[in-house]
Amino acid sequence: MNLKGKIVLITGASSGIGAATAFAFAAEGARLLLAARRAGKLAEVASRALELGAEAVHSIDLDVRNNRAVQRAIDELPPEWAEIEVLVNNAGLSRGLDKLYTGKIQDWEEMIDTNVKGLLYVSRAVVPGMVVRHSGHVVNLGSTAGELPYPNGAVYCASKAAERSINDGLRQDLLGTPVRVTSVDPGTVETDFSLVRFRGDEKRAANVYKGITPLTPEDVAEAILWAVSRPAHVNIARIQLTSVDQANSLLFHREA
Ligand code: NDP
Ligand code: 8X3
Repeated sequence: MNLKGKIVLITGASSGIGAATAFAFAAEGARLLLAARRAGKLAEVASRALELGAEAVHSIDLDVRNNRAVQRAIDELPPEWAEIEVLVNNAGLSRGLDKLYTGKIQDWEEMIDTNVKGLLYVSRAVVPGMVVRHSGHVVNLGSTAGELPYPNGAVYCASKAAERSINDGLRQDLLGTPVRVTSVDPGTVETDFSLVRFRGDEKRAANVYKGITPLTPEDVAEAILWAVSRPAHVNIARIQLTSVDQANSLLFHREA
């Protein structure tokens, strides 16, 4: 599929995998709708995306946890931005690494509200237009954590298990339409993810990647771009990718 001039909405485009995905689609000449809460970071991504070849960029200051704001943002898109061809549901985060019985309820709410409810809200706002136009592709960011939970991460892992069910359920619900649904499930990727999880504790965040060669955000962006650029009749259901230093969400090979 040729992506030149196609409208691609990426949530969580201000950082990490979302930003790398914006750059990958920019190089294909796509028109980018970039959404996140940090407008300054989004402006930097937008400017780089234009340098890389994006046909146009429109940024949306959006918190995916706010259903009304999500619906309004989609309803109020300028007409030339309304026909979204690709939705990348990437906005997400983890908070804390705690045993379930000592975890902070506020952290749970933030993860579930963002990773599960936010993904649902954006999909609910965007997918009906795809169905009407008989064209579209939804890519959801899952994780190896959604397949196999790890200790102290039950709620984050559960949010990614929910993503897996929503992804597969949506594909069933769209059967009979040409709209495609793909889950891209990475293992450990070096981004701000751990910094966010540990609320800015740089040393603790760096330890996550110590002794391994993690995936890069660009590795994941390439997988997303590959899935989306298959011929229109091909639906890639799921791509799971890890670094060679990771076998699954529990097992790593770390150099001392
Ligand atoms: P980053 O922290 O680098 O990026 C997360 C992005 O999500 C940011 O752009 C952030 O933007 C956005 N975001 C967070 N909360 C909200 C919100 N409420 N509304 C809108 N945007 C929001 O992490 P990654 O790039 O690593 O994470 C991207 C996705 O990939 C997540 O879904 C994550 O679960 C998944 N993933 C990550 C892996 C990893 O090891 N890094 C592995 C597997 C999956 P802002 O703060 O500006 O709103
Ligand atoms: C993010 C990667 O392994 O920290 O999904 O859960 S992990």
